[in-house]
Amino acid sequence: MTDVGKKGLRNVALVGQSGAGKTSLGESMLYKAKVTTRKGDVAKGTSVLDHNPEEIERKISIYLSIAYLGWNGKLINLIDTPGYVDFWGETLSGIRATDNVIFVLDATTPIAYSTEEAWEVVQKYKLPSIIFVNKIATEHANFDQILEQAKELFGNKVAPIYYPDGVGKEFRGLKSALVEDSPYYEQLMESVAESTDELTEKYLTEGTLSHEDIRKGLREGIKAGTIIPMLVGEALQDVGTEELLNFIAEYLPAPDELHSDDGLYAFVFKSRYDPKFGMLRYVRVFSGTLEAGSEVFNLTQKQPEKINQIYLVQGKERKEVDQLTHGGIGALVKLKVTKTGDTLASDSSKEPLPAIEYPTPYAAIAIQPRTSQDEERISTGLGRLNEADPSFQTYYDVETRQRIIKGIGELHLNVILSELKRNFNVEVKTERPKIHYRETITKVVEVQGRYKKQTGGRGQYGDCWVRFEPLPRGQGFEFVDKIVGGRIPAKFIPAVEEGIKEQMQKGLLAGYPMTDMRAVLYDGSFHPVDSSDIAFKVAGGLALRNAKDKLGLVILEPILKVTVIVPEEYLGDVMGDINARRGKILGVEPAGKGKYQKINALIPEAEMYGFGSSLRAMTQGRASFTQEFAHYDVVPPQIQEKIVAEAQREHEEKGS
Ligand SMILES: Nc1nc2c(ncn2[C@@H]2O[C@H](COP(=O)(O)OP(=O)(O)OP(=O)(O)O)[C@@H](O)[C@H]2O)c(=O)[nH]1
Ligand SMILES: [Mg+2]
Repeated sequence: MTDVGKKGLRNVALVGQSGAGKTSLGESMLYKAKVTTRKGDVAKGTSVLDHNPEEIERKISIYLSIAYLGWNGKLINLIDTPGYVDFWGETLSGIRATDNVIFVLDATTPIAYSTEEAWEVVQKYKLPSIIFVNKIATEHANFDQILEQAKELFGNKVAPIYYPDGVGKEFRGLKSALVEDSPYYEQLMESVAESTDELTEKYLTEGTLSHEDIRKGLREGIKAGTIIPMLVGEALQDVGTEELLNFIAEYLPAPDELHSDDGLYAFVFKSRYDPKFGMLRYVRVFSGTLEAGSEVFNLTQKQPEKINQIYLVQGKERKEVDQLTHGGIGALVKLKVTKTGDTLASDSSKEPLPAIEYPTPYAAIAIQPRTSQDEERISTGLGRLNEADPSFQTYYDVETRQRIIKGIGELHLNVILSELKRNFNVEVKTERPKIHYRETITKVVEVQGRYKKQTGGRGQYGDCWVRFEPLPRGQGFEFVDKIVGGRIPAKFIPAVEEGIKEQMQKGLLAGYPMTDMRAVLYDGSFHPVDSSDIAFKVAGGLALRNAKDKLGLVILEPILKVTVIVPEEYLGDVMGDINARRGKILGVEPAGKGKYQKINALIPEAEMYGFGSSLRAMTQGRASFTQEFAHYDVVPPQIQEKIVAEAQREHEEKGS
């Protein structure tokens, strides 16, 4: 079954919003193709595709999963991707490895914005796509509505191939649209007519197309992306699964129809840690043949690599094979230099494929080890998890002295911590990441800093007059030397600046670095013997400290520019939540092809904690957001009080 040659291979990825039934559809396909004797079930934790303990526990896909099956003499490679936006990195990897995409839509709920985002990526790679409308026999299913929404999103090239005879409880069976009396026949013919010039011509002159023409046109149109066929079914009851498998085998393009075949060119699209095999590297062969035991070249790392065993992957199981031919998808083990996103080739002069562009992770959490022994396990654990999942980041924040993990969403973070516990046996304490507050001044103050010490031996003397002035946001620090007539010798002036900067670093109010201010050194005095760099440095710091009560000190907080895409009906709730987070709404405009609104807002970083979860809860997972640093702004007085009190408390704790 696995040796069908490249003509008999079809690669498909299941893509679409969470809960649409992608994994269930995959299980139904594996069952129909007799890969499984009992159908895997997500809800019962028996899924072949959702096999990771985290997935079984949470009943959702977290990682992309691959499987293969034989159908009508064809080998179909199946890539199941997660729909939760938190695991978008995996979805992107799956899209990179496939030739064809099956968008799984849910007939009982509107299309989510995440499906629009996936469609954008799929268009970028020009992948032939089809739609499977799932849950057609489930209560509240609405075929007409989902067809209309699909056309809004994917365009008029959406053409039903099957349609339901009744929906929900009334569902009686599937009907083919490929017959003259179907309500979709005319439209199908029109869509097909656009796939080649020859068919357009024929349709225009004859006013109709033969079944044979439609078949041919469908194949061509799918490959060219001018038609997106829509199939329909109920995965849980295996309704529509055989029709889908037949359709894939007959109409979707084989790898060699999409990619030329000249010499090895393969892409590592995912890594997965297996306790027995170590790091498994999932590879897609875009050209040539990958052979076990061969030497290849890693174009990304610019180093040779030895291929050891090669496996086909069936969920968590593997089967050893000698080679992967053109279009093949499998797993490699014990690779020395190769990582996710690398390109392997026989010819070292080729260009590597671009790496996978993961989204910027926004959700952050700080973790503390419970014991000192845990510290090492945490860093090895996170390192290994990060290798398998490059979509999260982890680093030590020197300013706040916290180890930070940044993930795509809070669910992503929960999974990472839970994996850490499960695989590396470490439980960590979590806390909110501390905010990088800044301090600044609001008033102009002229002040003296004078340092004088005369106790036996050589004394110390430094004396400066400094004018501190506020600067606009984002200007940082400016030092101006206005000394005339050598009142302070030039060689000591950098020391004054140094002293001011050191004190600024320590802050005056709550221990946060100071910024957006100018220090003008305009007068001072010195002693021919006792003056030194160190004395002037102390004097500089003293000047700033002496001005403390007159400077009108305030605390600045980082403000984020946040863009939220939300279905119209939730707009009010989301705007309310943003207001409650001290957010400022800059504007609201229509977005996407569906009924979405885009909110542009400024929200203090300190208030963003938990925003992702709250957004998901408010909108049933149908909203998404991005954020980026915008600027620093003054915190309101009552918040400043809190920050100062908190800093004092921490200071006392440390001191005692
Ligand atoms: N009624 C009904 N429920 C279904 C059908 N297909 C899937 N489900 C249920 O919907 C839920 C989600 O199904 P999954 O197959 O896990 O959905 P998914 O698209 O893989 O979701 P993610 O992995 O989170 O992206 C499960 O409880 C399934 O049992 C269907 O055809 N009818
Ligand atoms: Mg799934």
